[in-house]
Amino acid sequence: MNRTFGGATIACVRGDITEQQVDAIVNAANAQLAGGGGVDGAIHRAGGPSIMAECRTIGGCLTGQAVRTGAGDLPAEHVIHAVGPIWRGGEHDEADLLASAYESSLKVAAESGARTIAFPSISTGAYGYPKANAAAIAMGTVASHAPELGFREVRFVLFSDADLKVYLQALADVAPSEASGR
Ligand code: AR6
Repeated sequence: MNRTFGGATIACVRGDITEQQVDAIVNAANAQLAGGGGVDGAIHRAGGPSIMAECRTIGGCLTGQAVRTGAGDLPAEHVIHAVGPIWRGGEHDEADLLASAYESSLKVAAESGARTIAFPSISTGAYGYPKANAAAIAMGTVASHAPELGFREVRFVLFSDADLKVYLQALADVAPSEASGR
């Protein structure tokens, strides 16, 4: 299922983020930009060493923010390294920090000229964020900011059928008032 908000189509697919043919893919990175497992490991493995070389030059990224590198050998042009919050029970600003990671990713990608972007489920793996809550925040944030930033497509790429189902439900649940899809 897809929905379009003010010219920006939001789609959910099951797949591997490294294989997406979009202008920008988003990495679920850590604040040190040091690489790791999950999405981060897959992106650096498939993209080759130039991405880590750029990350070292940048040096780090605050939680809730995002930075851009090239995409090395990946089909995308840009990798946007977003740092989501570590889940610590929900009373440590996790929701705002997760929304900010999505919004910052969209802004950084748009500044690089991206019109299509693919996101993984940031913070819901090693960082432990409950998936349904994270999906609702991801959808609400993207629906309200992607149109004004000129995106044509925002694709959520989920690694399992169970995660896909959660994100499809969150997409169905986005209220028109949450979106800037005016
Ligand atoms: N494509 C799409 N989704 C994936 C892929 C893939 N290739 N691989 C895993 N997932 P995580 P986080 C899913 O742990 O929670 C790293 O070590 C996975 O099933 O990658 O933000 C970093 O270096 C899960 O649903 O990101 C950080 O230290 C989701 O992507 C830390 O983990 C996110 O899981 C970041 O943790």
